Amino acid sequence: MKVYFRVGMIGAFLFLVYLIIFMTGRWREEKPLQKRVTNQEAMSRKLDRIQESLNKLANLLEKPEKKSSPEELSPNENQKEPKKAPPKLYPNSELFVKWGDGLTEEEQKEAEALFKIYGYNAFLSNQIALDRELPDMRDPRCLKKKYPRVLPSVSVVLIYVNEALSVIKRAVRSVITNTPERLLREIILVDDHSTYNDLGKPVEDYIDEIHKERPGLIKRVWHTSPMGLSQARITGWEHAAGDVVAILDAHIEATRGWAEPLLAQIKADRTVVVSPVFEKLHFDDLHVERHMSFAQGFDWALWCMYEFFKPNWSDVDESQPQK
Ligand SMILES: [Mn+2]
Repeated sequence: MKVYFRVGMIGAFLFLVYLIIFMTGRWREEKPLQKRVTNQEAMSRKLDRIQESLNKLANLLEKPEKKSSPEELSPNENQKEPKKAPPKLYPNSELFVKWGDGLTEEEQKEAEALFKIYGYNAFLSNQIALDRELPDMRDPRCLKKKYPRVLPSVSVVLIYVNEALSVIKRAVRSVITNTPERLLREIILVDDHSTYNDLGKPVEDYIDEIHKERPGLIKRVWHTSPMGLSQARITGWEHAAGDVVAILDAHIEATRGWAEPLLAQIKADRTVVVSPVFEKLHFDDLHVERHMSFAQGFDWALWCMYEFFKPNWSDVDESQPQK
C-alpha cells in the first residue's frame, strides 16, 4: 500500500510539473517560433532530468522495505509472529462499514474495485451459491392461502445493462426454482447494450446450461444501441408469449410463492396491474430484510413514490391485496 501511495505521490508530482510546463508553454505562445522551440527543448530536457531523479528516489524508497519483507525472515521467526487481523484498506468505503472483516488485502482490493463498478457487493455475489435459499418472509396468513391450480402462465422479463454476471445468474436460477414449472412460460433477458465482456458468451453458456434441464426456457434480447430502462421493459414485453408478463430488474432474487398471488389477482380480473411488496436486499452483505408494505406510484412530476395503504388495512388483514 505504501508503495502505491508513493507511486501515486510521484505521479501526482509529475503531473503537477507537466501542468506547470504546459501552462508556461501556453503563456509563451506569442514568442517567436525559434525561441519557443528552444524553450520547449530545454523544458523537455529538464523534465527528463526530473523524471530520472524521481526514478532514483523511488528505487531508494523501495529498497529498505524489501529488506524487512516477511519472505526474508527465517521460518521460525515467521511462525512466532501472532496472526494480526489484516488492516482495513478502505475505512471510508460504504462497502466495508458492516461487512468485510477478516478479508485479506487482496480480497479487499478486489471487493472495493467490483463495488466501484457495480454499486453493490459483486465480490460477495461471486462467492455465494447461485441457488441460495432466502428466508421466507411472508405473513403467516399468506402461508395458509390456497390459490387456484389453473393460473395464467407468466413470462418473466429481466432487464439489465452491465450487471454483474453472478447476479443475473442468481436471478434466473431463483425464478426457475421458485416458480411452478407449469406456470413459467419463459424468462426473457433484455440486455440494453452492455459493454462488459462477461455478458456475452458467458451468458450464452449459462443459457445453454439451463436449456439442458428446461429446453427453450430462456430468450436473450440484445439492444444494438442503449435504449434506456423503459424501452428495455417494452422490448421484453414485446417478446413475451406468456399470458402475463412480469417485468423485473435483473438484480432480484425470487422467493418461494412469489408468482401465485399475483397471477391469482390477474386471473380474477385481467385488467389489473399488480405489484408485489419487494423485500430489501442489502447492497453490502446481500442479506434480505423484510420491507414494510407499500403501494408504488407516481406523482404528477413522475417521481416514483411509495404510498401507505389505507389506515384500516393493516388492522384488518395485512395479507390481503390492496389498491
Ligand atoms: Mn432495481
